[in-house]
Amino acid sequence: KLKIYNGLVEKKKNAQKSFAVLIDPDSVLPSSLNSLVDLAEKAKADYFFVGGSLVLSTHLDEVIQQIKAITDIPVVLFPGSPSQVSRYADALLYLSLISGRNPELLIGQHVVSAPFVKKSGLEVIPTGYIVVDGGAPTTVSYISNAAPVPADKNDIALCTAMAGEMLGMKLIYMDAGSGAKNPITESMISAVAENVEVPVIVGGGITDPEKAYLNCKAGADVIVVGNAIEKDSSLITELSNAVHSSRAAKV
Ligand code: 1GP
Repeated sequence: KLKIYNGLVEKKKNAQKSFAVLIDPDSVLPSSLNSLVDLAEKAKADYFFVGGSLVLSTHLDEVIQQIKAITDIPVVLFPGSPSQVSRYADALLYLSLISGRNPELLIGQHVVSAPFVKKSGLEVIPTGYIVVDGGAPTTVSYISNAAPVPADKNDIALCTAMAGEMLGMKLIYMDAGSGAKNPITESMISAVAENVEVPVIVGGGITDPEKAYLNCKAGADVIVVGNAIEKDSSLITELSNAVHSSRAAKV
């Protein structure tokens, strides 16, 4: 039942890092999706994350079915709004924006969508979502109407993550926002990773393999990249290799 989550926990035990390719259903063209999936498959990407802050598309189901038709790489929903639920996915990151103080994104939208989410039959993974200032306003910081954690306040990030874990959240997702100018620092990642036991996902503004590698060494368990791959899909291979190679370097 908890296939995706248990897989993540198992990997964490083995210090094995994962690479997730973020697909925004609104910016991917159906014609380029197949080649993107193909590249991800060849690069041994571990997950597809599907979602975005502003998904206007009604074709979420189709995008996921198209991915599923050509690969076994699991598809995990990373919803920007309660409407972004598809029963064709393998799991849903059930995000609560614990870095913000907007009750709608902490619990309100969950209440409204609960029956629908439950009925989907999806594996639901409670996720503490921590948005960190990425140096310039990102869509997520604007849409969420909630202040991000200042980029240099490691203590705020780690206390937020600890609180999330004690509240029962099974994952911590640290996000500088899609297209962030500054990705999250390694020192903040390690502050968080050292203080929680659940897997830590890191994303937002990661554009090069070296940064992905360093984030893993700092304690990230999953690296998510969207924008950089949209601009240059050939990066998938290097990013995936960097994430996977960090395992040997850790101990
Ligand atoms: C955003 O963490 C993701 O929510 C990925 O960000 O698009 O900048 O890679 P990028």
